[in-house]
Amino acid sequence: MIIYGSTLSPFVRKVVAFANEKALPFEIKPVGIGDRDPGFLAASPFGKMPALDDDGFGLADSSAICHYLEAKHPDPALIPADPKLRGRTIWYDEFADTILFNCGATIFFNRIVAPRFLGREGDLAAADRAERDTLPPLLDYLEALIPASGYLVGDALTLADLAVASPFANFEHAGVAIDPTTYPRLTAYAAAILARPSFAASIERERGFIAKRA
Ligand SMILES: N[C@@H](CCC(=O)N[C@@H](CS)C(=O)NCC(=O)O)C(=O)O
Repeated sequence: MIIYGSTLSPFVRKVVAFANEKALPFEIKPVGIGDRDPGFLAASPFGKMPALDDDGFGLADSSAICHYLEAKHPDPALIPADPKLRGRTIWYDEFADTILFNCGATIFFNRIVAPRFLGREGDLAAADRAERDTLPPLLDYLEALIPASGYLVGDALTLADLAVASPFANFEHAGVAIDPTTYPRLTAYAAAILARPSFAASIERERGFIAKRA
């Protein structure tokens, strides 16, 4: 099984963590934005990462890939069967992939991707505005709902946790300081999910990769 992409993308990091939690063997084929790799484009016709090639079956989109892997490898379950728990899991995945990602992308792109990978200045004012104005309501929302179990849905690890925690690695890479006094549950939650072996190796590699481009 091949996962195309870079784990600097929260979508790719989520899929890699999902496959790791299921102990699936896979290879990551690094591709960058705009990459013309034929295998990548065959699996992801619009050139967005991640993409999957599972023995010739190509699939794009992190959520589609996770649902595919869940159906093919149901143990351990990461998408609950119970209707309400499943609905919530899909909501958190969607929240992370859209609302949280959009805010994080403005910060990460302008502070890290543009200057370090594209060789041009980022719009630092836009990044600062996103951190100051857009991010706090999202953090408030999450802080209010992290359960004592440390898992968002059904007191067990699900796709919801992998999706919601993943962008927090980008926040860290981009120097976003999330105050543990204001957000005690959320900071502990994100740190615990990202410390799981399914995430930790990717994030360590990313730190090295970003540092090399300084
Ligand atoms: N909804 C998609 C989003 C994928 C996506 O937008 N990936 C970005 C990287 S974070 C990308 O490949 N962008 C390149 C482009 O838009 O051309 C998913 O969940 O996989």
